[in-house]
Order: sequence, then C-alpha cells, then structure tokens
Amino acid sequence: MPAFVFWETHFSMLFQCGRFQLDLSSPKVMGIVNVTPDSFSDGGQYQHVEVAVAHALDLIAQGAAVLDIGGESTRPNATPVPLDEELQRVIPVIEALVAREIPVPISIDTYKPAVMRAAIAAGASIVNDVRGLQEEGALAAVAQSTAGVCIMHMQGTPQTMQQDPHYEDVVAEVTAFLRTQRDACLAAGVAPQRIMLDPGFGFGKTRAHNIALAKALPTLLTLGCPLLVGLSRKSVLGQMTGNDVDARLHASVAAAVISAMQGAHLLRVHDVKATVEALKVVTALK
Ligand code: 7PJ
Repeated sequence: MPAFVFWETHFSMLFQCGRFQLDLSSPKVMGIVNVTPDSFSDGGQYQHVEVAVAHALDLIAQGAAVLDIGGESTRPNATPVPLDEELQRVIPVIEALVAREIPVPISIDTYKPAVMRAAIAAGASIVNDVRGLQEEGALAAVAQSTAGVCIMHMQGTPQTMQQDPHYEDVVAEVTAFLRTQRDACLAAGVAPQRIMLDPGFGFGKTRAHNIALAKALPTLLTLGCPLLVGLSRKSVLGQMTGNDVDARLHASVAAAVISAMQGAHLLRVHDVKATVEALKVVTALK
C-alpha cells in the first residue's frame, strides 16, 4: 500500500442523497451546525433557530457543500438529550433552511430513528449516524427514504467511550464494523451510491487508535464507499499541538488536507472557509 493514494479513487464519485447528487470527485466540506444550548445564547424561545440558520447560511457562503445539523452533543461525557428536545432543536432549523431553498443538502446528525424520520420529512437529505444505524429502527428509517447515509464507527457510548478504549486491531475492527453495517444497508435496499463510511475519530479511540485509523484511510477505501472524516478541533489534535479547542484551526486544516490526500471525500469541519481554500489547493495540485 503506498503512503498516499492521492486521487485515483476520486473519479466520477456521485453521492446520492434525496434530491441531491453530491459530486465527490474532488474532496468537499461538510459544515457543522450545532444546535445545542451551549452553542447559542438563551434569548427567546426561537432565537436558537435564527442563530443556527444564520450560521448555516454563512457556512454555505464560505463554501460548505453539505450542512450537518446536530441537536445532541456526542462529545465525551455529554449528557443524552431527550427525544422531544432534540426534535425541538433541529426540526425548525431544517424547516427554515428548506424554506429558503438552500443549494446544498442538509445532513441530520442523530442516532435516533424518530429524529431521522422527522428530519427527512422536514427536508433533510442525509442521515449522519454516529452509532452506525445500530439503534432499533434506524436502518428502516433510512431504507424507507431516499436519503443518503453516513455510517460511523464508535466503541461504547459518548458517556463511556473515552474511559478505556481497547482493540486487538483497531483498523481491522473498524473496517469489519463498517463492512457489516454497509452490508445491512445494502440488504435493506439502500443503493450503494447512498452510503458513506466514517471511522469515527475520537469516538472510543486513544491517540494511537486515531493515528492508526488516519493512516489507514486507503484501507477503508477498499470498502468501495466514499469516506467522511471528522477530525476538526478534536482532542487528538490538541494532544499533537498542545493547543486548546479554540486554537486548533491550523491543526484541523492540516488534518483535512492530509485526509483528502489519502482519499477522504468529505471533511466534516467547523472552519469551513479555511478548509475549502486548503482543499482547492489540494485539488489543483492533484
Ligand atoms: C463526528 C460526527 C465525526 C461524523 C461528531 C465533534 C463531535 N459525525 N459527529 N463523524 N463527530 N460522521 O465534532 O467533535 O467524526 S460530534
């Protein structure tokens, strides 16, 4: 396996998601829109909708090809959010963005089938599931729609995942999980063009596990699906640089660039403008 696969995996990659076709023949950016209490000030009841919509529109202007909307933090030790609250957070934001006829697909970051269904009904085009469709009813929610899906690997739950992550062979185990869940999708009737995979950086992984997976993107590509990589501002970058979360821009851009050079198709990031510009250079120098 060469150190860098570069671009041969990128030709004519069209990801089907609802009414959108995402051209992944060059790497694209998924902009993160967190709709969680700590990501907006608590003014009026619907202020969070306005704040999130404004942020989403800004990310589109910065070049995001997809928006990823999440109402439940999955950071280590985050407390779970009840279903009703998650729905109240994300659905009005999706409805407002769909009403504006934004030109990019909306992804819903959730593992709850009820949120998937409501988000798709409201106009979301991608289900981004950090539990990889393991929840009862999640696979059916996706299969009974035309949405695209991102299957992510996580060991444990956000409450416990960073306590003592353990693998015999992290690359083999993550690959096997993604293959199993991909095959379950295919068996349920989800077209292969609708499936994207993600090793789940930081989700039940030590620094060494994250590094092993980052170096193994060419191996994960052998599953034949586009790859989503989420390293933006993550603690593994803090471990490498010594920087706090608000000072990880350069590390995040470096991680996005090297991931794209190894074949990642979609980079899930907070800093859209910087990442889009960096990826333009990667694409130009392919
Ligand atoms: C990821 C995600 C990721 C996918 C989060 C954070 C934690 N979804 N949702 N991949 N991370 N597919 O952004 O720090 O890596 S939330």
